Amino acid sequence: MSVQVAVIMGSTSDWETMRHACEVLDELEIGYEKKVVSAHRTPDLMFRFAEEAAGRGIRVIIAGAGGAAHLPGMVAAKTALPVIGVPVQTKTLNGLDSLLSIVQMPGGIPVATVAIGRAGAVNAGLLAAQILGAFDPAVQQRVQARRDRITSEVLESSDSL
Ligand code: RP5
Repeated sequence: MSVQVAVIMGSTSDWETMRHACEVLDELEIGYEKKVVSAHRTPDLMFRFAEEAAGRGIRVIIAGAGGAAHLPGMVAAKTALPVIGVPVQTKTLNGLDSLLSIVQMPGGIPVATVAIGRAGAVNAGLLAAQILGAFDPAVQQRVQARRDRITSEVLESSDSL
């Protein structure tokens, strides 16, 4: 399976959140790599990663970070690949700091920002799949099958009330 998605995060402490994006990619049979890349602690690595990602065959980048969460925006500034930003929930400000740091990009360099925490990570995995699915019918079918399954589960759960 070729690696088409890169899941990066600012710290190993973000893994508890970001693993949910990886689980979705596993489920949808999408090849990905995962890596700690910190805007503040490994800035040179961050730039190298962003500059080289497209050339290595990566098509979508999912970047999670918490607090003063510069990683998604800085990576987006150095690549024309689509970047999905996941705001990690923080203890001090509950992730509102992460959300605002990631979502408030100035016009010109977009970061597709999802919800804070687990839901955002799940949706980041799905959004990456949907981007790939626009050019790959097999991926699109798997995304649709997942949605159909969720719909059935909700309808069945309603029946059991
Ligand atoms: C950010 O700082 C990371 O994305 C993480 O969410 C936050 C705290 O990092 P640790 O101190 O847990 O390594 O760069």
